Amino acid sequence: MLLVYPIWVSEGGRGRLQRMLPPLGILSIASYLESKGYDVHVVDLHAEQLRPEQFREVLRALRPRFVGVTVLSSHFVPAHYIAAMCKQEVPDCKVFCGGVHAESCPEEMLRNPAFDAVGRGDGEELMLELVQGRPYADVAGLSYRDDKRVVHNPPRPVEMDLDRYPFPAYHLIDLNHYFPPVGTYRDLPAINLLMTRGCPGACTFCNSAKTTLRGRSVAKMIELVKMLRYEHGIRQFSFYDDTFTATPKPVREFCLRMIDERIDASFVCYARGDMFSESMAALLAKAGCHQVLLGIESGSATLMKKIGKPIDKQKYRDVVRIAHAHGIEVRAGFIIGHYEETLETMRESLEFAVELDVDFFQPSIMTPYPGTQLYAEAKAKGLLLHEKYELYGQGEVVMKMKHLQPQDVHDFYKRSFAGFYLRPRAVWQQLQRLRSWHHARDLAKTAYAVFVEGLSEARAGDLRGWLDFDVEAASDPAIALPAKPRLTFAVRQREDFVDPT
Ligand code: B12
Repeated sequence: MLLVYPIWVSEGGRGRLQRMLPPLGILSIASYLESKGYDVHVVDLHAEQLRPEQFREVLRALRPRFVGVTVLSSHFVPAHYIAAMCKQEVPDCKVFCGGVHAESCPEEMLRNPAFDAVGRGDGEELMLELVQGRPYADVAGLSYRDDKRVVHNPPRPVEMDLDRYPFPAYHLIDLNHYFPPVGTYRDLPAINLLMTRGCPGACTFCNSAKTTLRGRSVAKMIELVKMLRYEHGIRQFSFYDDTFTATPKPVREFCLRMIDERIDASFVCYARGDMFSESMAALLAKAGCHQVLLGIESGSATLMKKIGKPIDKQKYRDVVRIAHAHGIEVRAGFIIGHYEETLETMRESLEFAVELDVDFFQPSIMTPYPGTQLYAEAKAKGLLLHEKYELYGQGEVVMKMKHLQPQDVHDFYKRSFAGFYLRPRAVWQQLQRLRSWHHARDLAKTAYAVFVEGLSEARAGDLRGWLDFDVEAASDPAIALPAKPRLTFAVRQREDFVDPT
């Protein structure tokens, strides 16, 4: 059994510059299958920076009977290429895919005959049923071809108890390939982990909107943290939960156990403005949390409402003040390029970040990912500039705006970095960080990657080879695409879900 995390690489080869921590989805599937006695290999093409021909060699050596591929939107072209290569090298192998993009667009995946089926929702038990040889018709959550038709089996019930899944199979990857993104750690080595999956938020641009929140027990989390800390020497944890602070009770219990058991490790997590209190901040800080990522998204209250995250600006002022009072840094995520964005609202966002005195300002460009409400609306109104998914999330504007041209957003995006980080106060704050040897080394490595490796056409060119696959030519147009886009929460919600919006 081979599980593959594809590379994501844009035309400019930017993908190779983005550093990351291990892919928890396929590592969870891997450990589940291992716990049932299967022999599993994991190849992370992005982290290992493998070129297509190198991956072909891996296939020749392993000759897997089953392959599972994760597909986010930016993986779209490489994922199709991977499937085609698997069938070329091992013609009788079965190739499955899953992940948020695949489950939103099963027909687009299955038009390529190299994919045998698409798994929707959690992949652990679904993959087990597939490798056990259960007939496709009996695997809940599976989409597959039946002649020229795509059959969608009923969804799998959402697994509420994440303790049923073993810890991610970190042992199947080489941890030397991983490194946390700049500024997201205080100590090294670092690793990522999850206490929960799902998010109660209703942000129109997010695949996790309205997905059922479920978690691991605090006892299991402490067992995992201790194992990573004491058996593997990990000193820094990045919680990849969509909204770590969404479940205050387990978070408090977790922090208390970290404090009681004197586990000396640092951690960072995602928080939401309306799910962060003074008492939680105090405990988080005491337990080792030194940074929260706060998705503020805009400085314009009107735009905040339009994207389904109507959190009062005063609330953000309170959150940042509270976090700072407890020594927790705030990395603030902002989105520019909203449908109703103007030059004025973009300025409001930058000014709000400066006013809040956040430690990091992280802008990104609004992207309507398939599976989100934003995508469904943009598609219905004809706002998508194109559907070259490999460019989604790669710093491109892909949606028409009411008042602005893409260039306005690109220009502001570039200017906003200087506007935030070249202020004397921000320069001083970043210099303060250089007191640590790790951060100085990190900055040097980043500068090297951007200015030396980034300019190396030959290396970037090698990886761009992953885009040399004509998905259209490999696709069977006789397989119809759905009349209406699918929404992620339709897959990842409990049957008794009541929509609060
Ligand atoms: C942490 C995180 C990051 C981290 C690390 C990403 C990583 N690759 O590990 C960082 C900060 C680096 C990051 C970067 C980006 N991210 Co991000 N990220 C996340 C986040 C919050 C958690 C990821 C995670 O660990 N999930 C938990 C695991 C357990 O879930 P999973 O991976 O989905 O896997 C399960 C199922 O999908 C399924 N499954 C997965 N693979 C397979 C395969 C088979 C065969 C089967 C059957 C099933 C299956 O089974 C798994 C186990 O149950 C997700 C949101 C989310 N909840 O997933 C966004 C998310 C994945 N990110 C997103 C985006 C857009 C990005 C960026 C493009 C942003 C940017 N502009 O730079 C980049 C590029 C990411 C990339 N191409 O890999 C989007 C993806 C949307 C899309 N349609 O593609 C998400 C969904 C958030 C959102 N906006 O809605 N991200």
